[in-house]
Formats: sequence, C-alpha cells, structure tokens
Amino acid sequence: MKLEAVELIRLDVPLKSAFRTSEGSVSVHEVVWVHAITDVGEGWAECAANALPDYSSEYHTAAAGVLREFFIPEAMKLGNDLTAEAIAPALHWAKGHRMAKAALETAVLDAQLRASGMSFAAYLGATKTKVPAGVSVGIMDTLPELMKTVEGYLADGYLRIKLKIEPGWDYEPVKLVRETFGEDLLLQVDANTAYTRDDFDLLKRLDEFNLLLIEQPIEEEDILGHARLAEYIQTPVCLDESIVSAGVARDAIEIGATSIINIKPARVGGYIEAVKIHDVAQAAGIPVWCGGMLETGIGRAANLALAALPNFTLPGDTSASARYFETDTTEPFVLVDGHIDVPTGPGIGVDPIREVVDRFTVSTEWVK
Ligand code: OSB
Ligand code: MG
Repeated sequence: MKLEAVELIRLDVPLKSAFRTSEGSVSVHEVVWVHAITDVGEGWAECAANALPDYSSEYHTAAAGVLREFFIPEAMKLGNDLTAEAIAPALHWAKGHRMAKAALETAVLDAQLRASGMSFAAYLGATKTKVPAGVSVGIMDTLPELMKTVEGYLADGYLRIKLKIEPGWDYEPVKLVRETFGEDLLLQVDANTAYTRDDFDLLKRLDEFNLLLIEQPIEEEDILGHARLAEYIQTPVCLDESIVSAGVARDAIEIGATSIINIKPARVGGYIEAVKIHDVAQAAGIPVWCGGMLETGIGRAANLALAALPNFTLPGDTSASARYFETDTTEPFVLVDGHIDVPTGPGIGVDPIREVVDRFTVSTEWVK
C-alpha cells in the first residue's frame, strides 16, 4: 500500500466534568487526529498527546509538528512498500515522540486492516469478545464529592475504582472509599509521579487498604526507586509513565520495579510494541491492564481490542463513552454488566460521526 495524504485534525471535545490528576486539570479533551489516505482506503487514529507536556514530554501541537515535518514524509518515502509494520522501523532514527509515532502507525494499520476486512482484535491476537471495565476517578475538591462520584460509577456497574492521588489527597480519601464501599471493592491508586523517595513511609500507610496496586508513585526515570519502594511496601507497584518500550518493561520487571504493568499503546509507540510488552510481561508472569488517555471512540476502539489479549487480566481504564463525554465522536461504547464489547468490524471497527467531528474541529491541515 501507499500513503497518499494525511489530514491532521485538531479537536476540542468537552468533558462531562473536569478531570484532575496530580499533573493538572482538564475540562476539554484537546487532541489531534491522524486521518490517513492510502491507495487501499482511509484509516483513523487519535493521538493521545495532551495539550500540555504534563503526562510526558509530548503535547498535541508538538505531535502535529513532528508528524508534519518528519514522520508523514518518512512514511510517504516508503512508497508502495508502506505497511503498518514498516512504520516503526522507518521512524526508529527519530528519538522519542512515541505518541506521534503511535498515531501514524495506528492510522495506517486501520487503513490496512479495513482493506483486508480484519479487525484490530483479530490482528493483535485478542481472545475475548468483551472486556471488564474500571474507571479512573480524578482528584476532587472535597471528600463528599468524591464519595458521590464513586457511588455513581459503582451504580453504573464499573468493576474497579482507581483513585488519583497526590500529597495531601491520599490516605484520607483512600480510607474513606475503602470503609464506605467495603473490602470487596477492587480499588487501586495512581499518583502520576507525584511522590519522591522521601515519601516511602507515607506510601507504606496505604498498605492497610489492601489495594490492587499503586500506579507510578515516583518520577518516571526513577525505576530503581520504584524497585526499592516495591521492597518496602506491600501494595504491588505498577508502572505507567516509566514503561516506554518492551525493553524498559523487561528491565523494570527484572529489577522488581513493577509487578503489574499499565499498557498504553500511545505511550510505547503503538499497538505492535504494546503487544510485545504484553508478551514480555506474560512470559515473566506479570499481569497487565490497559490504561487510557481520555480517548474518544476513535482511540478507545483500538484500546478495547488490545485489552482483549489473554494477559490483560485486570480491569482497565477503558471506560464507557458516557464516563467522559456527553457526545462521543463515534457510536458510544456502553457498559453492560461491567463490560464493554470489543469491536469486531474491520480495522478499529468504528467510524467517526462526521457531523460531531465537524462540530468539535478547531482546525485541519493536509500533509501531502
Ligand atoms: O495516568 O492513567 C493515567 C488520563 C490522562 C493521562 C494519564 C492518565 C489518565 C487516566 C484516565 O488515569 C484514563 C482514562 O480513563 O482514559
Ligand atoms: Mg497512570
């Protein structure tokens, strides 16, 4: 196949409510979409980069820039040899920018799979037709507000709760949620790097709540620090931001820095690398789960396909459309008995709703 043109679309999709983490608060999901036009048809991907370089060094205008200036021209240079599998090797010379790389690879893969009639789930090796859904709960202004929010998600049927934490919003909210909703609730926390090596005693206090895991407590480069923490506390340590490739995953597992991994395809450069991490973890007996970046349906669809692989044994952050948006960009994903169906159609299996996309579009540019 051959890449003929790419449309980069900037969208502002309003969130139902602000989502606050230790890194900041967002009330509008600002993203770039990659719409690939190939000789065998079109493909879609949502680039996960935030508006600010707060989760990682990437941000959406930088992603658009590196796609426009380097990555799309490089993919076009492949000529008729373009395949989704050829993208990562062709971009390997460029350091970092994994979310931008992932978006281009995913859009090309979508086109490739749509043309051959194969779903993402089948291509990636999915073994499930529906996946259990958890929900990520942001930091709130007050504890009553948090209780009301968690209660609402449990009423919706979510199977596990993840609380965002930061210094000053950790022990008390976790204790209250555990006491209010009981020992059987699957409960975990995510610090998004908010703590340091000086906070181990504080983090150890969370041991009493029998959490499934603590996600990315300290900074992403400090893998050794996570290994030390993992020895010090009982709660399993789960890395998110730190795991940027299958190689890093292998090393982090080997030194004991992570006993569970949050896999986000965008963070690691795409779905092909994500499957490699799944396999490395599986071989080491380390369970994985699928994280999210507040994606709209276009990004969520492919994440659900990945979450259907066999070693994704914990509920992911792949929540229903209604958890995030009044109006999603695709047919909404719905929660049924705590699960979400894995799309079965060709490619990502869903299509953007043109009228909705137009409404949320801030700007578009064509790269040819
Ligand atoms: O750390 O997992 C994270 C959202 C944006 C950036 C980072 C993270 C998150 C979430 C929400 O926790 C995941 C989701 O529901 O998509
Ligand atoms: Mg996280």
